[in-house]
Parts: sequence; structure tokens; C-alpha cells
Amino acid sequence: MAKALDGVRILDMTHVQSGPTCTQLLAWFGADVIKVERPGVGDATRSQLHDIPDVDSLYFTMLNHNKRSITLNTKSEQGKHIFTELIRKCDVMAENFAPGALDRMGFTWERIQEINPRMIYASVKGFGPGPYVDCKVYENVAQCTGGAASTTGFDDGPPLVTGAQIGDSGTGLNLALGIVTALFQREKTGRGQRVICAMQDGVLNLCRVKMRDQQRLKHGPLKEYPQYPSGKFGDAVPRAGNASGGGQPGWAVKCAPGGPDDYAYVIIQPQGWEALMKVIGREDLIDHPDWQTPAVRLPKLDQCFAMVEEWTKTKTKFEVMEILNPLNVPCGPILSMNDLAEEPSLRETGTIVEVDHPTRGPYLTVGNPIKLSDSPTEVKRSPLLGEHTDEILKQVIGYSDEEIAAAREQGAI
Ligand code: CAO
Repeated sequence: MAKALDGVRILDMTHVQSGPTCTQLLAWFGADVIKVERPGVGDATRSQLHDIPDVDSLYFTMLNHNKRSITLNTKSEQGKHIFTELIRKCDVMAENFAPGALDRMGFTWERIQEINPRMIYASVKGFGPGPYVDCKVYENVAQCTGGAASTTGFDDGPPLVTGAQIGDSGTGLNLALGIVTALFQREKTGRGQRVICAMQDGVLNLCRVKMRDQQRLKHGPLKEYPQYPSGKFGDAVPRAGNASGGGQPGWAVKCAPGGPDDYAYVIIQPQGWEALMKVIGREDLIDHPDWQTPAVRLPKLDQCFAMVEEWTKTKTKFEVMEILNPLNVPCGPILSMNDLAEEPSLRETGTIVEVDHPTRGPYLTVGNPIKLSDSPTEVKRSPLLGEHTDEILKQVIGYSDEEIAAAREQGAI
């Protein structure tokens, strides 16, 4: 079946996580993604966090599906020549090297535009222009500098990073949107453009509600935060534990049998109050003046959730979900990675996929979270290092067997 991005060719200079998540998504939408890797080494993640010796790591395989791999030393003369030809033949170039790396290779934005004015040149960097523009950045640095860490965790504990890779994979999503938007504009203008996504900006964008709260703080305490009414608020948005960031209070409450992930997140909204009190056996509070409205409950949300927890501790997280959802009480079991890996509905939708790999054998991966009705995703295994070098040189830039042999001889590929 035809794919949304059929005919779009991407020169993929990305490595580690942020950039590869972007180009993987575009490959799932049908783009021909040519991953350029250093001869003999490849993307550093190929050999990071190995579970099986001498086999591409899951770190690599799970971020590089549906791509082709060419090995190319873009610092050698012949390598630069081949790279220039690839820039001529591609629609998009994506990269997430340390700041200035491509300039140092001799491929500035000006040079790239000279080679191919239709080229969309897309980069992930840690920071935008400013004091930290030259810094290298990994996931947790982005979480810390983008506002996520200072607002995550419990009030009496240190700042916490989250397991969700909001800096890397989050910024990869932004870059993918920037690229397809630039492709759309190119339809009208015929020109490429520069797309830059900073990881700090991406994390801050996801912390929008915390910047909202920073401004609300000037007008009084944040009443939905666990610090209210007895704790203190300082100058900055405090860590809110498991309190809900939305207008309805919520908390993670313990469930049976009491394992580390036996919790359910329960939200108390006015339309579910009566039913929730009935279920937990506190009918007496339904119309009680101290409990019946959200406003009177606000200063004692901790007691409210403690009562709910007395009941949830007698049920599994799945029973809590089954009982409360039909009663208009939004809730969700805290699902472990083990729960998610086994969940049949996620297998059916292709959100969890089993993929076979020639040297690793079968493994699980997370599929495309974006489902298009006219462009279904087929998850294909990641390429071996340089698996498509000859094929790409012949098919994309028209090299002969002799030219390929010469490039190999010179150590360019
Ligand atoms: N041929 C020749 N040289 C190559 C090459 C190729 N095919 N591919 C890469 N290189 C070179 C680069 O040009 C660079 O050389 P210079 O330092 O001489 O300019 C060198 O390899 C290393 O690149 P790097 O500095 O990007 O890699 P690093 O491991 O030191 O840093 C990272 C990694 C992620 C911290 C850095 O790339 C970065 O800050 N990227 C931007 C932010 C980002 O994406 N962070 C997310 C990381 S996790 O997803």
C-alpha cells in the first residue's frame, strides 16, 4: 500500500536517540531514510547497553527501524564528494551532532543551500541561541534545564527526572513535525529551509502548565498542590508529587496485593463524587457540607485520597479500573513495562510489535504511535552497519562497481 511520505528521501545523519526517533517516524510514514554512519563504528548506540555480545543493541534496533545504512567517512575527501552527491539527491537532511559538527566537516547551511536549494536541513540541539548554545546535551540535562526536573518529585525530596524521554524522543517528535511542515511549505515555494529544535525548548513546551502555575503563584497559593493549605509556597512552582496538573484533583493510590506497581491513579471530579463515595462505603459524605463540593474538599485532598485508598487496597489495579470507569471516575492502573509488553490490545494495534532480526532473533519494540488510515505502518528491522552502502551508491548517485571499489579502497565507505 502507498505511504504518506513515498518519494521523500532523507539523508539521516542522526545518532543516539533524539534524531533517530524523528527519522524512524518519517520512515514509518514511507520516507526512504538513508542513515549515514562512520565506517567500522556506526551510531554509538549499536554497541551501548549490550544484552547479547556482538549483536546490535536494543538501544539501536528500537530506534532505527525501516532505515537503510550506508557507511561513509564524511571527513575524507572522497567521503565529502559522496556526501555532496547525497545532499543533491535528498529532500531532507537531519542531524543531531554536537553544535558545529557539520560546519566543521565543511557543510554549513549556506553550502548545503548552494548544493541543493530544495534541501530541508533539520537539527536537534540541546539549547537554542544563548549562553549554553555550544553545550552537548543528553536527555536528563534537557529535563533538568527545561523545567521538568524542578517540578517533578515530592516536595520534601530532590528534583527527579522522568523515565519518559521527553528531551530526546519528545524533541524528535518536534523535529518530525518541523520537517513535514517545511516539506509542505516547499510545495508552494520550491525552497528548502532550516529547521532547528532545541531540547530545552521541547521540554519546556511540555511543561507549559508549570509555567502557567508560576504565574498563578503570584496571586496566591496553588490550591490543588499538596502543599496547600499547611505547607509553604516559595518563589517557584514546587514539586507536586502525584497531584494532577489539570483542574481535577488526582492521586496514585495503593492497590492489592501491594507490589511496587500495584497502584491506580484516581481522579475525583464532581460528576463521579456520589458514585465514588458509594463504592468506598462512605455514603455519609455524599451530601456532607464538609465534603460535598470540590471547594470544601480542596484543603483535605490528602484525607480524601486516603479514604479512597482504604478501598483500593482491597482490589487489584485492574479491578479498580473496571469498577470506577463506568461510574464516571477517571482512573488508570499504573502499568509496568511487563504489563505493557504483555498487553494484547497493544499488539493488535501495532503499538507493541515483535520484530525479527538476523543476528539478534525476535525482539519487542514500540511501534508507530501515530496511526494513519491511508498509510499503515509496517515495522521493519533496523539495518546492519553499512548493509546498504553499495545499493545506495548505485541507486541514489549512480556509482559503478569500479567507483564503489575505489571509494572502499580509499577508506571513504
Ligand atoms: N564520518 C566522519 N566523522 C563523523 C561521522 C562520519 N560519518 N559522523 C560523525 N562524525 C564526527 C562528527 O563530525 C564529530 O566530529 P568533531 O567533533 O570533530 O566535529 C564527531 O564524530 C562526534 O560527534 P558528536 O560530538 O556529536 O558526538 P558525541 O558523542 O561527542 O556527543 C551528543 C553526543 C549527543 C552529546 C552530541 O551529539 C549532542 O549534543 N547532540 C545535540 C543534542 C542531542 O541530540 N542530544 C541528544 C542525545 S541522545 O539522543
